[in-house]
Amino acid sequence: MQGYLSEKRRLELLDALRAVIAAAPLYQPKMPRSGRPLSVKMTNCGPLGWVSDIGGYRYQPTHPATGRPWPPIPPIVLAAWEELSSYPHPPEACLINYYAPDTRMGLHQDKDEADFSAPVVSLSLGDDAIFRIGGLARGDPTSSFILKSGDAVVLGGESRLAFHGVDRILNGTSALLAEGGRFNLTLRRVSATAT
Ligand code: MD3
Ligand code: FE
Repeated sequence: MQGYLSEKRRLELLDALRAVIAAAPLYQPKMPRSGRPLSVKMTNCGPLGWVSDIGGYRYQPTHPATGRPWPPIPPIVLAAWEELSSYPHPPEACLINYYAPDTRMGLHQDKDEADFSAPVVSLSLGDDAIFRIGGLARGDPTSSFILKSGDAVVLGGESRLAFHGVDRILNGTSALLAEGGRFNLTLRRVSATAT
């Protein structure tokens, strides 16, 4: 959804994000096994947060460096989930990725959640990103498009398990972030819901 957030709401979301990061600092996650750093920095808000370290990928209720619970998901973020997800329960995790200039994210699937019936909702702020999405197998053909500041994406149904990644950040395409680069928020359900 291009331009989902108005200019005013982009600034509001950025303020909310700065407050989350003040409580739960961005950190450099590491790859399972190799322990090599991922190129994006991360933090989370919500009851659960996605973490990656030498032991593996998982969701956990506390920040790996501070040991404190993740801060709550800001109201402006919950409002986007309510408007976009068509899902009857609130998100449990909001992963915040920060892409400095020259950062990318390799092609992957989001499979660490127990419930794939819920969509993933993504919000972008800052510089444009070249986003790539394929099919359910790594070798499937891919197509790419640009995610801009204020854009929202809802990944549900078929696309929920599609391979996807970020090829590159187009530095200097947005003036929103003084430091440059890009924030992406992904809102997720983690646990299966009893029906
Ligand atoms: C397609 N983030 O955090 S957001 C991630 O721009 C992630 O930071 C990217 O991939 C980013 O895992 C992409 C758009 C997105 C999010 C989740 C998806 C696309 C997706 C889940 C399934 C398929
Ligand atoms: Fe992903």
